[in-house]
Amino acid sequence: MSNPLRACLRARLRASLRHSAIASALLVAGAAAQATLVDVTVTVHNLQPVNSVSFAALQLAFNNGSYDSFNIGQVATAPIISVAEAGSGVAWQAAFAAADPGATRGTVAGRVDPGTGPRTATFRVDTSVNRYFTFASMVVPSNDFFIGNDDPTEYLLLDTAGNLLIPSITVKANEIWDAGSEVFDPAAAAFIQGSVGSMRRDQNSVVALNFAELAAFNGLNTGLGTPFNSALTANSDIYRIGFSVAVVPEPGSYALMAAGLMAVGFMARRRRPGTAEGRQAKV
Ligand SMILES: [Ca+2]
Ligand SMILES: [Ca+2]
Repeated sequence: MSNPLRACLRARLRASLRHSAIASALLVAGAAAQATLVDVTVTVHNLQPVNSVSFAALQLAFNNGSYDSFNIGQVATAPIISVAEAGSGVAWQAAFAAADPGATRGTVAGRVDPGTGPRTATFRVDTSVNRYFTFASMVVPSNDFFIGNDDPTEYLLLDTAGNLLIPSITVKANEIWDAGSEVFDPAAAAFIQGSVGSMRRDQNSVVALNFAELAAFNGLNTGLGTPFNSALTANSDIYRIGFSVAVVPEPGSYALMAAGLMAVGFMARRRRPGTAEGRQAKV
């Protein structure tokens, strides 16, 4: 092989390697830039038999672990009482927003009755800041019973790469809390037919485990028109929150990956013998 031809081939090889490196770098950069956004789908199941407890809409937040919405053994604050007595959680959501403005908050809407299908909702979460999961929901029938996590760092749901660390949370009957804000009284309890919520009386107590009170509703008609039978033992699984995650590529990463794919396509075309570029590349 003549020296000029060898030099020409060496130059082409160097150029080809350089283009391959650039294309690979663009593809890798595109993948790496898929940063920290994930779509988390939350699915809630009522695990109790028909006629047992229902749950109001789930109040939830993907957060930085700083907002503690209640403490067992202490007086409940207005935000958690808004969940426990009314099921609405409006004050809980507002308090969360004030304490942790960067949190992704929301609800899985609708009451979840026993014997009915799960409910779902999807939330876009930045895992560089919101890796913890906190929840609260009213238990009905009750005056002021709720479920929720006392420790705001109990559920580290996601790692910084967006991987799910906890596939689901299962709540047991002995994790139903009495907010201690309203006296037990079926005549004023939510979800009991004929009850009058405005009849509530202050309990002036603390958040505590008091789930045996639920059995005192047995035989009363619920809002579903069915006789209530709590059928609970302390160790019963009553409620499950399931999670699934889908990565959301950021707009910038689409552009980078597209550039990488175009570069790869361009070089493949140059090398194909049938094309003008391929024929030229052979010289
Ligand atoms: Ca707490
Ligand atoms: Ca109470």
